[in-house]
Amino acid sequence: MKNYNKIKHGWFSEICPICPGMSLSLEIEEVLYSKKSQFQQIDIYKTKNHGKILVLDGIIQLTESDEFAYQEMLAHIPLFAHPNPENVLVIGGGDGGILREVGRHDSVRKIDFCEIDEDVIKVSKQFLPDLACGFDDPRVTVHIADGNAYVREKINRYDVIIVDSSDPIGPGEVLFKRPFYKGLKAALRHNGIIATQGESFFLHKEWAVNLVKITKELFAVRAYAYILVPTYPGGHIGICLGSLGPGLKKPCRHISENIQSRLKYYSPKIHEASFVLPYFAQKMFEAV
Ligand code: SPM
Repeated sequence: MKNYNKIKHGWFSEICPICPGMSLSLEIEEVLYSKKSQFQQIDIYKTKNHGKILVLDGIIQLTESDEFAYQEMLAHIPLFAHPNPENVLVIGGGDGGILREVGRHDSVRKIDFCEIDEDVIKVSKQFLPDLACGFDDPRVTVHIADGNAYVREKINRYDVIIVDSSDPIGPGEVLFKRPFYKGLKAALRHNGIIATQGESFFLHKEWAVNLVKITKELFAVRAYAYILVPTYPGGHIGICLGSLGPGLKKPCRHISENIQSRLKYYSPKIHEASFVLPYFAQKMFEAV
């Protein structure tokens, strides 16, 4: 039986199978939702200091206090690296945070959004309206489907694909494997870019290295960036990127004041800086 990291003495502790020997705890005020969907246990907690949090199968997916860092960087790095993103696919991230960020780009004409668990979308609309605010955008089509199967049927379709996966355990596991990445590549148009949740170069070396290995095999242009997120273990998380043409490490379009003024983490400077890795991580990825 799975351990869903029950709350003890008012504290929720994440016990993540891929972070052995450590745990991240948040003080909880109230359980707002707790139910098992067809795919996973979904919990929404009201915390004392971090707003509401979304927890899937016992793993923190986001807190209202710092979600902007992850959503902005995973969305805007590939979108600003692309000269003219029009067709975008988002896989995973039923909370809608990535969708909210993609929707800020006027060049984007169509957004396909593929999420395996419809209940995550429903629960996020109910409890996390500041994240799940992009679903009514007329450019968005929601597909309730397995991202791996969905992408296999799409050829030469997207300018940017963003994969906002949970960890490589449970429904997210397949999204960390080579066949899925081959599907992503085939689904890209000329000059297309992919960006995927890349785990931690400190804590999940094996997973991060494997993702870098796959992108090196498939993409002539590839890179790994990282984001500071206090409520993920280790306080950071990676982004693994691959491109069929454009460089990734600098924005290639101007960011309008209209967009920049609404953001809290992303800027052209942090875009570039996020690719500067600690020396051990740089060497580790170079050796792949
Ligand atoms: N839109 C937010 C969804 C978050 N997706 C990524 C979650 C990763 C959580 N794991 C962090 C590292 C190890 N437990």
